[in-house]
Amino acid sequence: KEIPLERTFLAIKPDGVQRGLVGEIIRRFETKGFTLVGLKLLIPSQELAEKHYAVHKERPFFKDLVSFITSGPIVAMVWEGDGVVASARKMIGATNPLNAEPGTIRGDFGINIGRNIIHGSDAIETAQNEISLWFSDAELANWEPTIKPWLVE
Ligand code: DGT
Ligand code: DGI
Repeated sequence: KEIPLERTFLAIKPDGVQRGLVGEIIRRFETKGFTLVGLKLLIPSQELAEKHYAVHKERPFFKDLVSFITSGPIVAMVWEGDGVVASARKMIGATNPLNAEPGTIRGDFGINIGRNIIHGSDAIETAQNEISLWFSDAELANWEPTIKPWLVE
């Protein structure tokens, strides 16, 4: 109980927001049993977007990626729970929506790699870095849902 729970950073990209998928996406993580500990809607600055996608700096699609992610509001979130980093990646599906299994977010709602609806941290360490990039400590709520005994033994 005192062990800090795993956390991941998820962001509904501008296409997900424009298409009205915010509620549907949040619902999936809520009903799965993960706990929402941070949530905000913002239009990311150029600087924030470039930092977030720094690993892709040398890729040919970097410019498009940054201009897309800064093109409108995104919903930035932190979710908590055992194994949430890997589980959220599974729920999101493969990077290219055409390869993503039906039942995943990208598999159900996307058709193009440059409009793949949602971002999710790919590893625990990446998650820690992304959470501190996008959220201050004061923006994260430490709380325990009352239904927890019905979710974990
Ligand atoms: P992942 O999970 O990042 O390895 O990507 P997958 O499994 O969704 O995609 P995969 O294995 O078909 O392709 C590996 C990488 O190649 C992928 O991360 C991005 C790039 N890629 C795949 N399909 C396309 C495409 O149709 N257009 C472009 N521009 N890039 C693609
Ligand atoms: O962690 P993921 O989002 O699943 O994938 P990633 O970290 O490999 O790539 C980050 C984002 O960059 C991805 O969500 C969509 C975009 N991307 C990746 N590979 C390509 C790409 N966009 C284009 N246009 N072409 C690519 O090859």
